[in-house]
Amino acid sequence: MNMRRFTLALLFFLTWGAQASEKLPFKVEPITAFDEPWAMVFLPDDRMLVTEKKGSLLLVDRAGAKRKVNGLPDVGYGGQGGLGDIALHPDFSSNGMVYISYVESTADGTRGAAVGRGRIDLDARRPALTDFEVIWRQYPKMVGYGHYGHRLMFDDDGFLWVTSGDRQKFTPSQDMQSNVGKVLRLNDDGSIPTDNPFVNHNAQNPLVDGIGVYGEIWSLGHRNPLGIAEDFEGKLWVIEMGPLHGDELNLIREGRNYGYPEVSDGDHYDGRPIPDHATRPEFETPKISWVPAISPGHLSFVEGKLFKGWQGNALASGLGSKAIVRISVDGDNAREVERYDMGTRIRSVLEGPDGAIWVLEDERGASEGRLLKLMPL
Ligand SMILES: [Ca+2]
Repeated sequence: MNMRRFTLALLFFLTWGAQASEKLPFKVEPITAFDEPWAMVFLPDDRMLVTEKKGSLLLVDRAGAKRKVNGLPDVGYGGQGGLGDIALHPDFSSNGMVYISYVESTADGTRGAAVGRGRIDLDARRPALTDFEVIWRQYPKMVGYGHYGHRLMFDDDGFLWVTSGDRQKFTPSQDMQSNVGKVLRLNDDGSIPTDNPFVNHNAQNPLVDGIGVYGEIWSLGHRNPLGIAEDFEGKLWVIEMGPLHGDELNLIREGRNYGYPEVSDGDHYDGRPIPDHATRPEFETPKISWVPAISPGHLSFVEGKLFKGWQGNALASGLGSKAIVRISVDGDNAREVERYDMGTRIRSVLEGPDGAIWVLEDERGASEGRLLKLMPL
């Protein structure tokens, strides 16, 4: 071993040793556990709703007591799919409207993400989603069990955002006849906002099931966007899982192309190269690209009521990296500031109205998918 290698190895050992023994800067309190939890949302009354991938929606109080919500659609469970994200209508307090994303499977074996909405009465003896209707579908449905994306977010203007993964098919991300591999902006009823960037293309678009897919598109060239969040200046950020490395944090701009699968700072899983972003400046460049990968599953911003040093930061949940990644955003730029080793795959991370940080583990194998509450020391 030459001196440089020896020094690198020693540095690696020392850094690893320091991280492994380093205490987390917060307390971790397990609250309860779920069967493959995927997403959570806080309700105005301090309870929360949690989705489980196999198709259950649970009403959960802060002590961890759970009640099942009835009236959910059948979900196509398998691989990365099942019941996915959940979001509350901006006027939830008056209309009780809840949005969920999930996978629809068909008799011919194809699948695709869908978004539906229904009303929930939180005071009902048996809580249920009623008046459920599907308002959006991934088009076209495809075979395979991966890369649905299907994170949901309402922005401050009341638009519904849907992230749509590439279904592991690569080329649809650049195909404007498909809403796969895109970030989409909808009205709350699923209709297309008249000021979307590609809305005028609808005239040439063969309508599919009455839906003009061009019109939904806000940005294209995405792979598997698993987190979407607005910062405190109203800028929109999407975090997406790259191929072999090259996970991306992107600042989302109207009508822009983020380059997948033409470019990625990662490469194909079998080692075949994908040209890096730097080779094709016509595509939007990620604000952070992670090599090695963190495998992000979710993105949210922190107000910092309790975690005062984290004010305005974003948190990304790390699946493969088994970490929570703290990101500082400064204008149009972003950088990773700290990484917390949680020792388990993290699916979702969200600051609660109480200022605590709430975390859902990703169940896999023996690990059980706990809900954790983080509090400053
Ligand atoms: Ca590359």
